[in-house]
Amino acid sequence: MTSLAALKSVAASVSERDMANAIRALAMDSVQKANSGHPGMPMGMADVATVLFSRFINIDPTAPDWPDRDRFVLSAGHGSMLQYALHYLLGYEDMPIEELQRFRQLGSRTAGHPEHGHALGIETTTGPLGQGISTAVGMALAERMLAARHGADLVDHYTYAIAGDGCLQEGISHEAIDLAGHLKLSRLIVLWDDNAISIDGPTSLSTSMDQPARFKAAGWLVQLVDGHDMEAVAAAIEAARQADRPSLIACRTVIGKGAPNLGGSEKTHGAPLGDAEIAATRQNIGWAYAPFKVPDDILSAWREIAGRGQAARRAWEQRLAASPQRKAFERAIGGKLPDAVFEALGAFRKEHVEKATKVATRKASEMALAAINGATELTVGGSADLTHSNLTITKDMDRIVPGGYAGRYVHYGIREHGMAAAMNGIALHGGFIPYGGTFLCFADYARGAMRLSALMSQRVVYVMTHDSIGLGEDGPTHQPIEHLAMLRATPNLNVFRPADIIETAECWELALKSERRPSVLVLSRQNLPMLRQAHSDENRSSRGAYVLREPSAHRAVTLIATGSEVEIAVAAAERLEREHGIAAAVVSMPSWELFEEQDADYRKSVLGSAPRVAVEAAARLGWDRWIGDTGAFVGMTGFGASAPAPDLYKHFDITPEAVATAAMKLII
Ligand SMILES: Cc1ncc(C[n+]2csc(CCOP(=O)(O)OP(=O)(O)O)c2C)c(N)n1
Ligand SMILES: [Mg+2]
Repeated sequence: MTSLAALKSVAASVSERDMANAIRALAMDSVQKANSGHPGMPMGMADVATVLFSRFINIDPTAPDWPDRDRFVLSAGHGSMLQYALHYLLGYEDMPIEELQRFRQLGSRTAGHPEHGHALGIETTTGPLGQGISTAVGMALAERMLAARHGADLVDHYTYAIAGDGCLQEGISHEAIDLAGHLKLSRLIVLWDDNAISIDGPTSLSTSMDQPARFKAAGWLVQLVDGHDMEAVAAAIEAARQADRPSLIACRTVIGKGAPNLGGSEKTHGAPLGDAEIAATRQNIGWAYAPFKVPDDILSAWREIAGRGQAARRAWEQRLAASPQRKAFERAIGGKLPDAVFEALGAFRKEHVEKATKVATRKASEMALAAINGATELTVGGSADLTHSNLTITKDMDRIVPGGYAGRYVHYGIREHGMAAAMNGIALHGGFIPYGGTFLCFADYARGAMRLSALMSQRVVYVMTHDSIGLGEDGPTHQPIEHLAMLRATPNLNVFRPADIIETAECWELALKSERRPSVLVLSRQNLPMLRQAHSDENRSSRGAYVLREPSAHRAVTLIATGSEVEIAVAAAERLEREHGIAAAVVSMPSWELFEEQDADYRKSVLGSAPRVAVEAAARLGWDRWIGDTGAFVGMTGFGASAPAPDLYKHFDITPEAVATAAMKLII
């Protein structure tokens, strides 16, 4: 075996340009072999990435998750071959050369776009442009917050993101940049692949934006460099690391750099270069090696970088072992909530069953949060400027302010999408469980990042209030109709619509326990009665749906409802029995997803064999799954209207009478 010293002496003769050319060659060869992919960006940013990794980034491929590593986010995710080439060169064990040869093939680690959890060291899933840079803001915020709690000895790292023209054009970048600048997230460094090319051609086709001015206006340090001048790039990164605010480094690059005929053209963006151009590129950059062959000296130079990160990791581990903060830090990073949280929620449920507390479920959420936040510091709250509508702040929660990160409440501003992406970043970083609020209707605005919470299996909790026409006077612009269907259609997302204070506490518990799944709590603006007949230690919402009211006689009909409409279903059942002698069961179904996961016997016992009526003040889409061919649906068929909530329920015919009538039609 070659000794490290020998490797070092071999590697010493290698230039960073050679190291960058290794990225170029691997990217163009992998894309060519796959006959699919994006060579232009990795080739254009190879020099910047090489400088960043060879001189600055502290990561350890043998311990890809050590908490104090620098975070690297490839926001321009279509350039995934840059990340895979780096991982191979750095020596990640799951990224041998064969994986690059299987780029974009079924079952390979080298998916089309970088996917968190799919290969080691991928900090976040990227590809939907703008998400990476916005997620990076959350990571950089989490770093500062964790440092404020546990000290610079344990938490002291940077978040680097490579973003393209596309990431900066996307609207979410505006939200993210503004938030990062405001909060003075000095550990965030964005390297912009300023190649002035996107898919359709030059960016001048669609933008005249002065990006440096935009970032400056948001409070960032902005530097402009030639992205192929390695010393200039290094100097800019060094200056950015010393800054007291986030940094943009505009790296002027040539897309497909190295390709003599196609470099600089959009033709290199998303298609293989072709055999002839690849041969010409080899010639042009002086790369005389076969496809997928990186000579030992160049590979050794790359592997040495990993050695630096490894040493940093070991030193950190020693500091951790000696730190009085060790236990607290490990608890935070482990993300395990103390039992006290669930004990507090259990006591909360008992108390409010006994008191029959009637409150809006948004208020119930606030009350449950007071119990949760009192029992753990892991939760970090926030809202997109609707704190006092979403009811997301609880007593003694200090705010995060520019330069001050010891609090645990973030004013995300009117930036739903940015908030969701930042929460993804906070969750991915580790050390916190983020929750954040907005109106359910504006789930549309947050959707791109919510989808990634689900795809990445992150424990992010969305507190979405004002969940139906029940919000009243604000009218149809604010009244969600199709949103529940959209959220329920999203894989790996818990959608909870609790009916009362008890279910709200239960759903909070389920959300917190869903370590590998985000949750949306869909909550009412209007007051709702407590519906539970007795306290049970069992979390009845945990099975998704349950029989809330079983009639004394054999069921003639089953009424299924969620949230604020469960009260209506109960009133309808009482009316059916009282006025018509019809035995109606009421099923509360706070979570379709959890109910779907139950065994068939349980589902059958809840749904019964009698005809079913579903009641939900929203679109019907999806309900046929539960009501079957012979069922009926009472809900919305179009947009809402502006009026007091009780008038709207009458106007749209979502009433106990309407439910009873629908039920009778099924039976008779
Ligand atoms: C939200 C979103 N919209 C559209 C796309 C499709 N898309 C992928 S790359 C790209 C162009 C990106 O341009 P740029 O960031 O400048 O990348 P470059 O061409 O310089 O590599 C587009 C439109 C996407 N991935 N995400
Ligand atoms: Mg571009």
